[in-house]
Amino acid sequence: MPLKNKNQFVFVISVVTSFLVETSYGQTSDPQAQHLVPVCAYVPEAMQRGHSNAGFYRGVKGDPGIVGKQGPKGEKGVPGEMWNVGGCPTITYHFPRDNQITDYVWYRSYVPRMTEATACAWLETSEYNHHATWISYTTSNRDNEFFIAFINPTTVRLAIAGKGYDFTVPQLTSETKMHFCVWFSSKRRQVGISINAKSVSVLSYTGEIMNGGASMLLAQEQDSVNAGSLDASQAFHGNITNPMMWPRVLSEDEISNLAHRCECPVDHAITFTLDRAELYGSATYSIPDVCPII
Ligand SMILES: *[C@@H]1O[C@H](CO)[C@@H](O)[C@H](O)[C@H]1NC(C)=O
Ligand SMILES: [Ca+2]
Repeated sequence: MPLKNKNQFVFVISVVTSFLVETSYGQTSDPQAQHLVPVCAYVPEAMQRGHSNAGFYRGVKGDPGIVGKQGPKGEKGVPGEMWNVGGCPTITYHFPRDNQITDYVWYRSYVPRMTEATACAWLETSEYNHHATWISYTTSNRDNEFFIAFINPTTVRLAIAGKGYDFTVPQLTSETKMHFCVWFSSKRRQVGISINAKSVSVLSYTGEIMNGGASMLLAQEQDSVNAGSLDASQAFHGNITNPMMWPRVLSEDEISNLAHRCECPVDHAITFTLDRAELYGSATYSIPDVCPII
């Protein structure tokens, strides 16, 4: 179940009107009885020892306290507050323009070397008719170390270690959010794609790995490192929510939980949280009230 990301603090203040001992230690030999005494209450030594005068300290129970007011609403949009209970960061990046090289989000943390990986995100676009790159990663050795792009309404391309793999997918027409996961595994020598948590295509792959330490962008195709040689005709126009990568192939159940319950496996390698993302041009972000689910 998706949970709201709002910080609501409800303070219930119970006013204790009197601090009283409800058990007479002078009249019981139960060794547990002392635990009923509030920790900060003064208990005369005589009572603790079970002295016969202990009944003198017994009082009446006070009235219940009043319920306190609801606390102030928390701040919104501060990094670290965008994580939902399922462990998914809930953030949407907006790329409002097509055909430009100025709008993108640059991942400003370390990209590890990966022998297998799964990249997932919710995508919302109406541009399936041209090459539209939603993520690209370029090292100094290879301009297409890793990218994922729409090529046309029935083709999604994964490039890995300089080679492209084209997945044939059911006609993409939806302008509402769809959940995509694309994975590669040098161990299995396979690449695959799931759309809305259903495996759509698995292809064989040469098995090369993705090198680490270089620059990863959302919404532009790089041909050299550090957002170099961008191509306006390959820009992505639309919204990208919760882009993430894991350094392994997620199971079908994990992908299903991601898309249906907004539960993220914790061993992710890449999350585009605000503290790791640099926004350029007209790219903006928003923090949805709820983590998206199908
Ligand atoms: C993206 O998000 C914005 C703001 O919520 C919305 O106006 C727009 O319709 C969305 N979809 C696309 C395809 O840009
Ligand atoms: Ca490239």
